[in-house]
Amino acid sequence: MRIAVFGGSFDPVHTEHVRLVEAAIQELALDKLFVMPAFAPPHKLGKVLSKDEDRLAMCRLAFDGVERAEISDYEIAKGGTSYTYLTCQYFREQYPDAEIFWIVGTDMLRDFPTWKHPENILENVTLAVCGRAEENNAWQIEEQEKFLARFGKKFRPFTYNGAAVSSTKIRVLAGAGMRLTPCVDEKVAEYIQQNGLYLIPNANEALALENSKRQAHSLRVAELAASRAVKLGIPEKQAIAATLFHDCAKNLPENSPYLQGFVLPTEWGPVPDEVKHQFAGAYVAETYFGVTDGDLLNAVRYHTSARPNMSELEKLIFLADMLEEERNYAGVDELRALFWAEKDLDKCLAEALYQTLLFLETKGGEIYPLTKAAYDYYADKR
Ligand code: DGI
Ligand code: FE
Ligand code: FE
Repeated sequence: MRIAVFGGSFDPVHTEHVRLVEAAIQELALDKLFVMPAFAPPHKLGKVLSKDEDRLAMCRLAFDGVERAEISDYEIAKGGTSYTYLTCQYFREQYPDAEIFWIVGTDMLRDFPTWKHPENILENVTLAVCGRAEENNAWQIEEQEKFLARFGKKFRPFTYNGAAVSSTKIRVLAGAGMRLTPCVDEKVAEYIQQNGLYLIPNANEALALENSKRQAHSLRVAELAASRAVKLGIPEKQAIAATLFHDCAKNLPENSPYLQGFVLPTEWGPVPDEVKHQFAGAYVAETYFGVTDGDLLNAVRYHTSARPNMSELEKLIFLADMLEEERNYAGVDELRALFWAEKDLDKCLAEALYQTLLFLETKGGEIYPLTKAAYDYYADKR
């Protein structure tokens, strides 16, 4: 008997998970493969997952019809922190004579030595490793050598090379009320929609005020902010909401009905044209889209100019806007490195503000006093 266990958050499960499972069943000649949503994965502590029932239900829908795949609610039913070594002991007890594989991607393989009791895990199972959008299979040789030297046992690579589909991106699209197929199974997409999973109220309507290029930008900013939020202690959903609203007034004409009653602030002097849409955006989000979260509104309100003493969310939105993947200016890669490397965003923010002022000075743009004040406030973090 040959079985495998594929654990993960599955928040939500997507078509790449299904293809990986089909490939594993084939390549490893499995009799059974358990898809097992994790209760509280230790490497993702602090991250709020969707409800257990929802993640289980989506897995059941996605793998319905995949022969030999079965959903296991073992970790969810057990509760507590899901340590893999304990789960492996459980499956070993259930299947004393089986060859058991534990499925991971190459990213997890590199993390494996930091898991709790890796040697104990390997007494019960063999790691089956699948590439994740690797360029070729060269990783196998190098990783295998390291792995063998460390654990005295090989992992089992399988040749299926996954495409890069990210659950984070899917949560962003769902938040925006956008189409989820073909990245997500049709029945799963329907489930997400019917249960309002990940949905940000009125984000879809706010994005409808943007032209299509701007919308694509807002989605990229959201994905970047979401990927960075959790480790900064910022709720992912709040980061996604702030980014989906951040440019909602960018394409509105001054006489738009949405801006009736809106007045620009005067306390920092005249507002340059490029900066106006941050204040207008916060106004529209609050007045028309019912946003009440003050921190979120401030993140929209200061996303262009920044300001002194920003909240963590404000910093994240300001920087994600400057660093989304299509941004391409001198120095952007250095800023991206700072964005990911540091434990907080202050150094990156100080550098970003410096670059913004330099850019405005060289192109002769009018410098908004609030931007200058923000730079002065953070300058010593550079
Ligand atoms: O709306 P986005 O294009 O996504 O990005 P954004 O809201 O950061 O706006 C970027 C533009 O705003 C960019 O051309 C730089 C400019 N900007 C930022 N701070 C200031 C500024 N322009 C002026 N004139 N003064 C500022 O203080
Ligand atoms: Fe903007
Ligand atoms: Fe923007």
